Amino acid sequence: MLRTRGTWRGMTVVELLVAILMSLTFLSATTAAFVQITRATDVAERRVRAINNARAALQSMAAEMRAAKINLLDVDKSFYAVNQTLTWGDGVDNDGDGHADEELRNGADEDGDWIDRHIAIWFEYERELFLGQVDMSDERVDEDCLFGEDRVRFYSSSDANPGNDNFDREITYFIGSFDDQDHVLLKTSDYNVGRNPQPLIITEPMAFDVLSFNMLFFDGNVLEEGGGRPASNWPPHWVEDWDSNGYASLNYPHFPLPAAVRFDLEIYVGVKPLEDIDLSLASPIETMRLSTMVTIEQITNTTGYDQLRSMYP
Ligand SMILES: [Ca+2]
Ligand SMILES: [Ca+2]
Ligand SMILES: [Ca+2]
Ligand SMILES: [Ca+2]
Repeated sequence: MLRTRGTWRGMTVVELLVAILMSLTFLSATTAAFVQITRATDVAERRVRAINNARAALQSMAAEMRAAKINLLDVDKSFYAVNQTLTWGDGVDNDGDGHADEELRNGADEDGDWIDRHIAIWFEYERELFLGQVDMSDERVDEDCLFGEDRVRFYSSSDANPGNDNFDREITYFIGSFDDQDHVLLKTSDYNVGRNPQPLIITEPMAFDVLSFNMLFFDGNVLEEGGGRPASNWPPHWVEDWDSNGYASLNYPHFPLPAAVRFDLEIYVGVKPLEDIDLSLASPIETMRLSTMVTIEQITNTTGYDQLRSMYP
């Protein structure tokens, strides 16, 4: 089949076809690998972006919550939060106990498997107040939770213009839709609350693909009237709702605000587009959880709070 003319050696049609076929196979293999790498990079980039987004949202919420303030003579300048738990979570058995999403994110234990964890330092225990009590730092508390869509509305001083009441506003955080996209953590600011009956509301997205937004409030109203003894709801603990306008009916020292607020965000980081997933079916999905905690200075800077602290062992 081969023809030779001097040192020159040509190719038959068959040889040429084989060569073309081989290079085509090589090309398509590299293209497939390239597409796969690009896709993986896309997913990784999307993930990093989503996580950074959510982290920035948490930071911003914490800063505004820290500056929360109320005016007991003005019901508009209040702090109001409602808890809402969904009937599904990420569908994953995160703690490997054979059940998926069996807990509520509430600082308590629902499935009876918690283990009291306190580090002993000489004869002292860390978090001694909570020895024998369920708290969030114990093991298997809030470890495999249903999603939440909490909502909070509070009055806050402006970080850009501190001390200038004219820039204070009422802030609301909740999960809603923005530009036809669901699962967006939204913030609305009303700059006219307490000044003008017409609201002046600005809505902005804080983070996307947010599947769960949960808040907990640390309640320091756990003393009997006058403050001498612990009340029946001692020790101080996390609660799920808050209404500053009902503060008078709370235990002593009648703090109208929580001493601290804890935020938990769970965001979607899977490959399949979120709009193609029926979350209520609770099929396992990939999520990531971010949380932060902030103290509210209007409460922790008071003598009433010092009094409470002095009763901690
Ligand atoms: Ca579980
Ligand atoms: Ca789970
Ligand atoms: Ca548990
Ligand atoms: Ca729980």
